[in-house]
Amino acid sequence: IGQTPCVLWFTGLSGAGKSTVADVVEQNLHRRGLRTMSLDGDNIRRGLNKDLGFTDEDRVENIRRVAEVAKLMVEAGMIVLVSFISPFRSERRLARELLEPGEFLEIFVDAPLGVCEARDPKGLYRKARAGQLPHFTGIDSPYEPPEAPELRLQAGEETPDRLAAHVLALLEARGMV
Ligand code: GGZ
Repeated sequence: IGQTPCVLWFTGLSGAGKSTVADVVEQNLHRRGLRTMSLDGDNIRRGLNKDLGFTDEDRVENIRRVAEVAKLMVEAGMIVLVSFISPFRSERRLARELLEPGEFLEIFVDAPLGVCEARDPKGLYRKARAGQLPHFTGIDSPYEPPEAPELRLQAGEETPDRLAAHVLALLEARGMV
C-alpha cells in the first residue's frame, strides 16, 4: 500500500471543525486501504492526559505528549490525524521538530471566532461568556494563528466534505497517498 507516514496536524478554535474534517479525511483514506490513527481530546484527554486541564501550562504539556505519541505512530507507519486547539506557536513548532522534514503538515482550520461562537455545539462559548468557564480559547485565553501552515482551510465558508477534499488534494500533490 502506497502511503507515506505523516502527521496531519489540525489546529484551530473550539468549534472550528477540526475533528469533523479530520473524520472525513480519515474515512476517505480508509476507503483507499490506508492505515490511520486519530488523536483528539476525546481519546487523549479522557485517558493519557486526564490529569491535565486548560491552564497554559497544562495545554503545553497536553500538546507535548500528543506530539510524542504522534511521532511513535509515524514510526509505526501510520498516517496520524491530530485534532487539538494547540493554541501556541511554540508547541506546534516543537511537534514539527520532532518529525522529519515533510512529515508534519500543519492544517489551520480557520473559522472566525464569531462563526465558532454561533455554532457553539456544546454550549461552551456561552458558559465562557458568562464567566463559568475560565481560560476559554478565544475568550480569555489566546490562540496564536499559524504563520506558515501547509494548508489553511476557510472553515466558515465550505462544507466539511469540501474542506476534507483540500486536505486529500494536498496529500496527493505531495505524492503521499
Ligand atoms: C478551550 C475547552 C476548554 C477551555 C473545555 N478552552 O469544542 P470541544 O470542547 O470539543 O473542544 C475543546 C476541547 C479543547 O481541548 P484541546 O486538548 O484541543 O485544547 S488544547 O490544545 O488547548 O490543549 C472544548 C473543550 O476541550 N474545552 N474547556 N477552557 N476548550
